[in-house]
Amino acid sequence: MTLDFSTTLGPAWFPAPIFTASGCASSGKELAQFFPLKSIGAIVTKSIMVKARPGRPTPRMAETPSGMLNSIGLQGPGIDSFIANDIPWLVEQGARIIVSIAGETVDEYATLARRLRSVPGISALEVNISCPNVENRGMVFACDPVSSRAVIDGVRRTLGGDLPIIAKLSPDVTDIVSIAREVVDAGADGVALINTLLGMVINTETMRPHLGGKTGGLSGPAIRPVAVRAIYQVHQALPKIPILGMGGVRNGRDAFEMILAGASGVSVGTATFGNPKAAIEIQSELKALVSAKGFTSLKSAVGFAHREIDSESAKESM
Ligand code: RRO
Repeated sequence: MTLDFSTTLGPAWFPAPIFTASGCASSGKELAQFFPLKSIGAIVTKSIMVKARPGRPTPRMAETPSGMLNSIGLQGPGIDSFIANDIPWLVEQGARIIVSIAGETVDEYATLARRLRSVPGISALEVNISCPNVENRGMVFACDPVSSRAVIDGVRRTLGGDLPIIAKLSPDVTDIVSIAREVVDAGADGVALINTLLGMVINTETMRPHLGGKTGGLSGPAIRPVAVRAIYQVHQALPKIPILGMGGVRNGRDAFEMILAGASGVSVGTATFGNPKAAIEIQSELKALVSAKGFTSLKSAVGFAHREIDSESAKESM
């Protein structure tokens, strides 16, 4: 039986459901020596801001049990250089591209959307409203429903119908479903779940915070159950809204778990640091697993964990 492994995030179509996670593979240049970038669903680029930015002071990484903390602080070349260099290079590779954008104000997000709306070769915008490594928590738009809505509303108005919007949300909230509802209401086509959790490591030798930025974003297998829970909750509340799932995925089984919870696609991030081929290997493993479970399409497995047990037998007819 052949498997239709393609997926969609709103109006955007992808031949396969595994993506890079924003921030973990920059614009893909380093990964390209390990596998053809066009062989996975899409490259999700590191969140880009209007201006070039040096990021936070070092150290910017810390190892934690089953995970890591990062405190990069939105280091990047700025939108002009990104459009001039990174996008054309990715297009040349034949890769599909999801551009992640981040701003300090609603206007900055709108400016980025304006710059990107007519650039050819972009499948969707991931609107990152949940970076934990900013100067104050008030700038984590995704922690507040009103701010979340304002950003997505500004981006949607600027884009018109030109590009799909995927809003990236934070797990550091009491009720992620209510934030998801706001961004969808404001015009997001889908949501990316989840960004890193705010964490901290104190060096017991120096007796001071280890990271230059003091706090950082926790990623890796330690956060996977949090991601699965968020995906499950949002899919249950908004079953028609596509979800790009991420958070500690290390193998095909982990990716399959997110698909079953309700994700239409899965991003691989931290695993790439240990194994640069992680995304392509996870994609093969996922394909084998979905087939082995008797599904004829990836889409028919999306959200399967929500079904009553006795619908198991109905799977063959899908
Ligand atoms: O750059 C970062 O420090 C960063 C970002 Br933009 C983000 O969205 N999540 C994260 O863990 N780090």
